[in-house]
Parts: sequence; C-alpha cells; structure tokens
Amino acid sequence: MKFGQRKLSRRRLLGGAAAASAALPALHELVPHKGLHHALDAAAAEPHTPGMSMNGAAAHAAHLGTVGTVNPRTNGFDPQEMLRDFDEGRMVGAVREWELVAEEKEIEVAPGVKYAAWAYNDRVPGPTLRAREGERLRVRFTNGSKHPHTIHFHGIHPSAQDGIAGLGAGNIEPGRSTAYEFHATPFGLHLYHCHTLPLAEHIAKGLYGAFIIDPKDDRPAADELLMVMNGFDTNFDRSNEVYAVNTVAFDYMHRPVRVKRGELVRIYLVNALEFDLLNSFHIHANFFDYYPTGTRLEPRDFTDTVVQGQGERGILELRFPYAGKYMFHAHVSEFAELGWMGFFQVDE
Ligand SMILES: [Cu+2]
Repeated sequence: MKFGQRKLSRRRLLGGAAAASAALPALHELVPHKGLHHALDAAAAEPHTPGMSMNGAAAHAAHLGTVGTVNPRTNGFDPQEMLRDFDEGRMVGAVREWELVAEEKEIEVAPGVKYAAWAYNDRVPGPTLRAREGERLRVRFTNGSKHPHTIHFHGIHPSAQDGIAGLGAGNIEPGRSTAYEFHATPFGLHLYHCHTLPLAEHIAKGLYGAFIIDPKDDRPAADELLMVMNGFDTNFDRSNEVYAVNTVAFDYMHRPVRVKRGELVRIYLVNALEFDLLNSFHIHANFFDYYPTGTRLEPRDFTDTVVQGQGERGILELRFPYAGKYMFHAHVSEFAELGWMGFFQVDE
C-alpha cells in the first residue's frame, strides 16, 4: 500500500486493543522508517508486535511516548525554549511594537508526522507577545503567504483594530501589510489568531499565539512558563490526530520541563485547539491556584484539573514540595494518548 492511501485515524488508533493492533501496520505505512506512535504502545501493542523496533519495546516498557523525537532544528523552534520565550517587542517612541509575518511552513508535529502549517514568524504557536497594562501597542503585520489572513487580538479595542474581514483593514491579501494599534487592556492572558474564513481552518493551520498583558504592579516573582494546548488535523477530516502543548507531541515526555523544588511556577495556559470543544490540564501529585483569563489577582480555584473551551485560557500557580518527576496531561484521555502529556522534572 502506498504512502498516504490509508488515512491515519485517531478512532482506529484509540479503539482499544484490537483496533490498536490493526492500526499498527497502517501507521508504519504512513510514517515509514520513522518512530512508532506511542498510542499503540500505550493502548495494546505487545513488545514483539511485528515491525516494532527495540526502541519501540523500550518505549513500551516506559509506557508512553513516541519512539524518537522531533529535532528542534527541523522546525526552527524548540518547545523547550518556547516555554520561557516571551517577546516584549521593542519600544518605538512611546509605543511597544512587534512585526509579525504570516507564511506557509511545513512543521513536524510528531516524529515523522509532517504538517503543512501556516505560521506567524515561522513558529507554531506564534511569538508570545507581552506588554504592560495601559501601554500603546502596534503590531505590524505582513501577509507573506498565498492566502488572505488577519490578526485578531483578544482584548478591549476599537472595532477598526479587530482584525476581521469588513472592518478596518479587513482581510490582508497576500503580499500586503497593515498595522494594528490599540491599548493593552485588560491585564490578563489573552490570545491572538487569524480571523479569516473558514475560521477553524485558519486557526487550526497554526495562526495563533499567546498575548500576555501584565498588570501595572507585577505579579509575584516566579518561574514563568507558556503552554499553548494545540492539535493537528493531519488528514483534513476536521478532527485532530495529534495533540500537544507547544506543538510537538510528547516532547515534554522525552525532555521534561525542569523546575526547582519550592519555587513558585506560573503557567500561562492557552487552549488554541480547534475541532474539539474542550481541552483540559491535569497535574499529578499536586494542586494549583487557577486565575481564569488572568484578569483578577485572586485565584478562583485551588484544584488539580482545569477544563478550557476553545479560546479559553488561564494562569496556574503552583509549587512542587518534593523533587522528582510529575506528569501533566490533558484529562481528556484520548488527547493525552495522542500526544498531550509531559513531565515536570523537579530538582533540588
Ligand atoms: Cu488566516
């Protein structure tokens, strides 16, 4: 069977032991000579399943994770670095300014699984824009792709700056540029994304990013992490086959997020998922304070699991009292088994 003839279906991958066994050869066909999808290991595959490599057996022994990893150089961005990569732009006079360019870009979302993405500034998610409440902001946008796009910011601003068709600059055609200007308000954790129709496709292709507005008085000092929950519809059936935080499935399983015992950790958590109505974040062996949208300085919840709808986001704060490895994952088990899980490595 030729590459691509059979579709990679998450239902087949996750349909239980029998389905997983049946799906195994299909996946090999789809990603020849590349790593096995972990879901097969997790669901049912025996260590001696035909075609399973020693690496596969090792992954099985470790229970979860892909065989092999995505080399960050392939994508030109690294989920490890994205965690702490906050883009404050530059000051032009009294205005904080960024330049964003939308372009087509092939990315690797799991070992051997390529995705024809659309990206702001060559990365998915796009740069994490960060400003201070009340500042004047300017985002220069150039559409370097073959399709019309916009940038629509969440926040409070005049309608002409809203980045949708028919208002202000409207859709930005290929090769054209515009600038969005507005004030940074309210403080909190927001997002930006393309708002050209068909909307779900334009977002799901990768045109989204986090937008942090810090309150006038800083939040307490912390080790700050950005986590954008996303997914990829690799066969264009309007459901996702790969799920992740910061794009690369299972990356934080292979390379845990390193934090320090006792230190305050603040997670900016954004749900950029399309096609699935809900996503969630669950941490093992710990609890966190949760600030929905980050727009209040008092937490709403003290919990270990939070659910977010499409476009929802919030800030988590926690400390790890014990050193060791702590799993975090979508408590939507299906998403977890298709890539959305990782570890914190807590060091002394
Ligand atoms: Cu678009």
